[in-house]
Amino acid sequence: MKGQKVTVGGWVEDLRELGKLSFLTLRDVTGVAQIVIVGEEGLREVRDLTRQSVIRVTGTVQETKARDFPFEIKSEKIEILSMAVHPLPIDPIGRLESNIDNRLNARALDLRNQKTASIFKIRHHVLQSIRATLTDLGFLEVNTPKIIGSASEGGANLFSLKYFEKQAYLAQSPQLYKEQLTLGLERIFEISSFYRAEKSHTVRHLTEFTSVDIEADFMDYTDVMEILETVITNAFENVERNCLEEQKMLGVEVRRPQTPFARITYQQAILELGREGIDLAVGDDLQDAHLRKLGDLHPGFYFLTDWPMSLKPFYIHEKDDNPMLSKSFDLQYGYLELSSGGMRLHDPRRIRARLKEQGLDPAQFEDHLKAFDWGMPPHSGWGLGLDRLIAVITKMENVRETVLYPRDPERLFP
Ligand code: AMO
Repeated sequence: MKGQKVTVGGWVEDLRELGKLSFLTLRDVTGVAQIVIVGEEGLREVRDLTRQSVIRVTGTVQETKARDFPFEIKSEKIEILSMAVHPLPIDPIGRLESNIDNRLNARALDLRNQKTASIFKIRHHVLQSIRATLTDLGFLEVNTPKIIGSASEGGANLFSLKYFEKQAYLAQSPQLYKEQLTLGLERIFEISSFYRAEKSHTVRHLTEFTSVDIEADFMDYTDVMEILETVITNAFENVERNCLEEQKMLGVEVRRPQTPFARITYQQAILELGREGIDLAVGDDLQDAHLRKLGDLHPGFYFLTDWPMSLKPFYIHEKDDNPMLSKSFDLQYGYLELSSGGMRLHDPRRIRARLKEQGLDPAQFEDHLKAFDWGMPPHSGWGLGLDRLIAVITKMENVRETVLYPRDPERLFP
């Protein structure tokens, strides 16, 4: 290596003048290199250079006294390929902290911050792991439409849009499609953006979020809970093994969580909250404050199971031994809901009855319900909020940190 002539390209991270020498730190995708510039002429070339400008350096590798570098490059020629403005809107090295709004407004530049970049490298590994785990378990990856003609799950939180002369909506979930697909493809998964027109100003809600959805024929809700546990633990293991630099950069230690995750029924949760002085009746939904309390009692992963039917969407199956309760679950990490799922109804008469009970018009769902007359198998599935999962793995408080260009009620740009 020593004495070798090299050409390297990258971004100027730092530039220090020390008498007749200048030291330049150059970063590219593989890491950082120290460039030494000797003499007046070289200095003149780089004196006006700004941080984050893109340059190409040709020089010779030599030994260095610097502690942080195994060697350095003595520059012979510097070409400026792209000059960055000064001052930049944020300091991408992170020496000067910027608030999240300023960072998101300059997201492309924020990604030069190695801490920010680490979150997205980890996100990549998690996605790879989820795809590998589900494929190994016999699931097929599919893509369902995001422009839909009628409200998929009922509810008011749909974005509507003009579709030529018709009214259309952005899908809030692949729920109805993924259920239909179990008829022909048996076990499927989808990883995609979905849309919720909710004016929620919290650190865990976005109007566009990424969901990992699965649906499988002939499985009960406990079977898909086990699959979810495997998906999550494999993702942690993959990051633990393959993202050492990124963990160091973020100051976190990612470890495979203990399994099996605790399984707490809704009724047990009500009792636990009662002991903490929060009195709820069976049938009451768990509000944020209740989940915060449960999160204090159960700081890691746990399933909340067997919710009252009255709190669940029309497609959820009741329990065999108690029709007031459902074969459903949420996966929690402390207070944070990461996933929800359950066994589905596959008898179209019962789905029609449930739709009416919930004040929905079965006629609106006829296109969907047709498929239930064509040999619909019993099936179960779940939806997992990927952005929230990444926030848990990277220990980020705000889910916006885990999304490149987050959308929330206030943020539509960049
Ligand atoms: P649910 O509405 O609970 O279930 O959504 C599943 C998971 O998606 C994530 N999530 C969100 N993340 C960020 N911002 C949002 N606005 C947002 N909304 C949801 C959460 C949540 O747990 N069809 C069912 C799933 C199923 O039964 O298969 C559904 O959509 O992590």
